[in-house]
Amino acid sequence: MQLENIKTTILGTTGAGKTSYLLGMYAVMQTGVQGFTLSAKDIDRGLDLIEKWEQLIALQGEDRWPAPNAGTMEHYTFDFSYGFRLIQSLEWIDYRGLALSDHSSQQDVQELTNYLSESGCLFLCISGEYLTDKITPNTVREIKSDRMNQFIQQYISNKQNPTPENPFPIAIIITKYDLCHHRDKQEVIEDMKKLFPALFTHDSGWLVMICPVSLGKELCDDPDHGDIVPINTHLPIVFAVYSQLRAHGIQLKDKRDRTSKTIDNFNKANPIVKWIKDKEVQNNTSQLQAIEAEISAVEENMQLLSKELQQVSLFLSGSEVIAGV
Ligand SMILES: Nc1nc2c(ncn2[C@@H]2O[C@H](COP(=O)(O)OP(=O)(O)OP(=O)(O)O)[C@@H](O)[C@H]2O)c(=O)[nH]1
Ligand SMILES: [Mg+2]
Repeated sequence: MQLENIKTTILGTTGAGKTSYLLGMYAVMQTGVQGFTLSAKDIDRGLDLIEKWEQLIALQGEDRWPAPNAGTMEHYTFDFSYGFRLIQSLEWIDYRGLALSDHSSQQDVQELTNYLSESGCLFLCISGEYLTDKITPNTVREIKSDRMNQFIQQYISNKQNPTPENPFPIAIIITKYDLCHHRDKQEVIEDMKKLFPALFTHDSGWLVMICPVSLGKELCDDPDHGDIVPINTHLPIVFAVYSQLRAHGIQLKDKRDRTSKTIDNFNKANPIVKWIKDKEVQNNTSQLQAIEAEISAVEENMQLLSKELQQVSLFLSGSEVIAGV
């Protein structure tokens, strides 16, 4: 089973932690979870990420952290595999978060908008440093959530709207969660709903995951010397693939139902028609078997991935749901 490539876009202002998150996510996914791993298609690009990650762990002081991105977009393609067998390739971009507040005439803003319009999964990166207390109107400015809402609006206006049957996945990643983990989890979730109300509306078809991540719980007291022990960094990528599998599974089941209906109709036909169309019936029957086998493979993978997703909050059209098969 191999799914189509998808592009993913992470939206987040400068300093939100996009690059640090990418490093942590990649490092953890090299070893992987439940037999699922991620590796950069281009070995040198992968090595760059690992070098930066090692610097983050080994160095003490401000220099351990990646430098803020400059004006160029960094593109990565990752292979997501199970037992080293490719399931899906994912494209990722890393860019300067300032692009989020710049005018659309800037080249990287254009690039970001174009890339976003082709994306199959969206990540919103919100820094925990702005969530240490209940949100205020100022928070919207600090995290640029209105700009993110605008990007989503723009995205959706060029596309078919998502529906509850064909939802669009968005992960709200709360980076640097070490800085706000003292807060009640439910309260933080309510804050997210206030910042992105449209994503939680009835019948809207947004499949939203709210996921706290951190590169280490000691970092809240000392970001430059605290131990680096990533928490939850694998979950957004697990969610991205899980939701693609979910969509693929729905398509397959639809195809299965149509194929078995065709076979049923053949079986109801009179003996002469049956005899003439024998070859066609055989073809449909073997096609049905192949579809059934693929559905089982999809469900098996979903089962494994959904285990990881039990610990996060998932909402479909505003109602809380449990990741299942
Ligand atoms: N407490 C804490 N601080 C973090 C964590 N991750 C990143 N930081 C801090 O956040 C700063 C900014 O992180 P970056 O990853 O560079 O942010 P960015 O979104 O890539 O920023 P731009 O490249 O300018 O768009 C880092 O230099 C760290 O000081 C974390 O998990 N916990
Ligand atoms: Mg960066």
